Amino acid sequence: MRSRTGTARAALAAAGLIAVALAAPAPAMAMDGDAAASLRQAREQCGGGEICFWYYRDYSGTPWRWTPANGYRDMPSNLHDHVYSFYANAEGCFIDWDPAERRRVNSGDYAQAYDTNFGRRIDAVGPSGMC
Ligand SMILES: [Ca+2]
Repeated sequence: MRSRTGTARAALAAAGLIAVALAAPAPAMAMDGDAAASLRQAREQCGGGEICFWYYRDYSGTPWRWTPANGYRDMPSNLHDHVYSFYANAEGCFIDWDPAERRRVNSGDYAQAYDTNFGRRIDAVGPSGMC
Protein backbone atom coordinates (compact mmCIF):
# COMPACT_ATOMS: atom_id res chain seq x y z
CA MET A 1 0.00 0.00 0.00
CA ARG A 2 2.74 2.33 0.94
CA SER A 3 4.60 1.84 -2.30
CA ARG A 4 1.37 2.18 -4.28
CA THR A 5 0.70 5.58 -2.70
CA GLY A 6 4.23 6.57 -3.51
CA THR A 7 3.69 5.61 -7.14
CA ALA A 8 0.47 7.63 -7.28
CA ARG A 9 2.25 10.63 -5.82
CA ALA A 10 5.04 10.27 -8.31
CA ALA A 11 2.52 10.04 -11.14
CA LEU A 12 0.74 13.17 -9.89
CA ALA A 13 4.04 14.98 -9.57
CA ALA A 14 4.98 13.97 -13.11
CA ALA A 15 1.59 15.12 -14.39
CA GLY A 16 2.15 18.43 -12.63
CA LEU A 17 5.53 18.86 -14.26
CA ILE A 18 4.05 18.13 -17.67
CA ALA A 19 1.28 20.67 -17.10
CA VAL A 20 3.86 23.28 -16.11
CA ALA A 21 5.97 22.48 -19.14
CA LEU A 22 2.99 22.85 -21.48
CA ALA A 23 1.89 26.09 -19.87
CA ALA A 24 5.30 27.69 -20.22
CA PRO A 25 5.62 29.86 -23.32
CA ALA A 26 8.06 28.59 -25.90
CA PRO A 27 8.95 31.59 -28.04
CA ALA A 28 10.45 30.62 -31.38
CA MET A 29 12.66 33.65 -31.19
CA ALA A 30 13.69 35.99 -28.44
CA MET A 31 12.13 39.38 -28.96
CA ASP A 32 12.18 42.48 -26.83
CA GLY A 33 9.00 44.34 -25.97
CA ASP A 34 9.43 47.02 -28.65
CA ALA A 35 9.98 44.44 -31.38
CA ALA A 36 6.95 42.44 -30.27
CA ALA A 37 4.81 45.59 -30.25
CA SER A 38 6.06 46.57 -33.72
CA LEU A 39 5.29 43.11 -35.07
CA ARG A 40 1.80 43.17 -33.55
CA GLN A 41 1.18 46.56 -35.16
CA ALA A 42 2.42 45.29 -38.54
CA ARG A 43 0.19 42.23 -38.29
CA GLU A 44 -2.84 44.41 -37.53
CA GLN A 45 -1.99 46.96 -40.21
CA CYS A 46 -1.41 44.49 -43.04
CA GLY A 47 -4.69 43.16 -44.40
CA GLY A 48 -5.58 39.56 -45.09
CA GLY A 49 -4.18 38.38 -48.41
CA GLU A 50 -1.68 41.27 -48.60
CA ILE A 51 2.07 41.58 -48.44
CA CYS A 52 3.04 44.93 -46.95
CA PHE A 53 6.35 46.64 -47.67
CA TRP A 54 7.84 49.46 -45.61
CA TYR A 55 10.62 51.85 -46.57
CA TYR A 56 11.78 51.95 -42.95
CA ARG A 57 12.68 49.29 -40.44
CA ASP A 58 10.20 48.28 -37.74
CA TYR A 59 7.18 48.55 -40.07
CA SER A 60 7.33 52.30 -39.58
CA GLY A 61 5.32 54.61 -41.83
CA THR A 62 2.73 53.77 -44.46
CA PRO A 63 3.24 50.44 -46.22
CA TRP A 64 2.92 49.72 -49.92
CA ARG A 65 0.52 46.81 -50.31
CA TRP A 66 0.55 44.00 -52.84
CA THR A 67 -1.80 41.05 -53.32
CA PRO A 68 -1.37 38.01 -55.58
CA ALA A 69 -4.27 39.36 -57.70
CA ASN A 70 -2.01 42.33 -58.62
CA GLY A 71 0.26 39.94 -60.49
CA TYR A 72 3.85 40.88 -61.24
CA ARG A 73 4.79 44.39 -60.11
CA ASP A 74 8.03 46.29 -60.15
CA MET A 75 8.61 47.83 -56.75
CA PRO A 76 7.65 51.51 -56.54
CA SER A 77 10.77 53.63 -57.10
CA ASN A 78 11.22 54.48 -53.41
CA LEU A 79 11.11 50.78 -52.48
CA HIS A 80 13.42 49.63 -55.26
CA ASP A 81 16.37 47.99 -53.46
CA HIS A 82 14.95 49.55 -50.30
CA VAL A 83 12.43 47.46 -48.40
CA TYR A 84 13.61 47.69 -44.83
CA SER A 85 10.70 45.74 -43.35
CA PHE A 86 7.82 43.61 -44.63
CA TYR A 87 4.95 41.51 -43.39
CA ALA A 88 3.30 38.81 -45.52
CA ASN A 89 -0.31 37.70 -45.23
CA ALA A 90 -0.03 36.00 -48.60
CA GLU A 91 2.41 33.88 -50.55
CA GLY A 92 4.57 35.68 -53.05
CA CYS A 93 7.88 35.80 -54.82
CA PHE A 94 10.45 38.54 -54.19
CA ILE A 95 12.68 39.16 -57.21
CA ASP A 96 16.07 40.75 -57.78
CA TRP A 97 16.92 41.01 -61.48
CA ASP A 98 20.66 41.66 -61.38
CA PRO A 99 22.03 39.36 -60.20
CA ALA A 100 18.87 37.31 -60.79
CA GLU A 101 17.55 35.75 -57.62
CA ARG A 102 14.07 34.91 -56.41
CA ARG A 103 12.93 34.37 -52.85
CA ARG A 104 9.67 32.64 -52.07
CA VAL A 105 7.67 34.24 -49.27
CA ASN A 106 4.99 32.46 -47.28
CA SER A 107 2.05 33.85 -45.40
CA GLY A 108 3.23 34.69 -41.90
CA ASP A 109 6.76 35.61 -42.99
CA TYR A 110 8.09 38.97 -41.87
CA ALA A 111 11.30 40.92 -41.39
CA GLN A 112 11.74 43.85 -39.08
CA ALA A 113 15.16 44.80 -40.48
CA TYR A 114 15.14 43.44 -44.03
CA ASP A 115 17.96 45.79 -45.05
CA THR A 116 20.26 43.19 -43.53
CA ASN A 117 18.97 40.72 -46.12
CA PHE A 118 17.14 40.76 -49.47
CA GLY A 119 15.51 44.13 -48.78
CA ARG A 120 18.54 45.94 -50.25
CA ARG A 121 18.16 43.94 -53.47
CA ILE A 122 14.42 43.54 -54.13
CA ASP A 123 13.25 44.91 -57.51
CA ALA A 124 9.84 43.30 -57.90
CA VAL A 125 7.18 41.07 -56.38
CA GLY A 126 5.03 38.49 -58.10
CA PRO A 127 2.83 35.48 -57.43
CA SER A 128 4.53 32.55 -55.69
CA GLY A 129 4.45 30.60 -58.96
CA MET A 130 7.21 32.90 -60.24
CA CYS A 131 9.65 31.42 -57.72
CA1 LIG B 1 18.08 44.91 -57.20
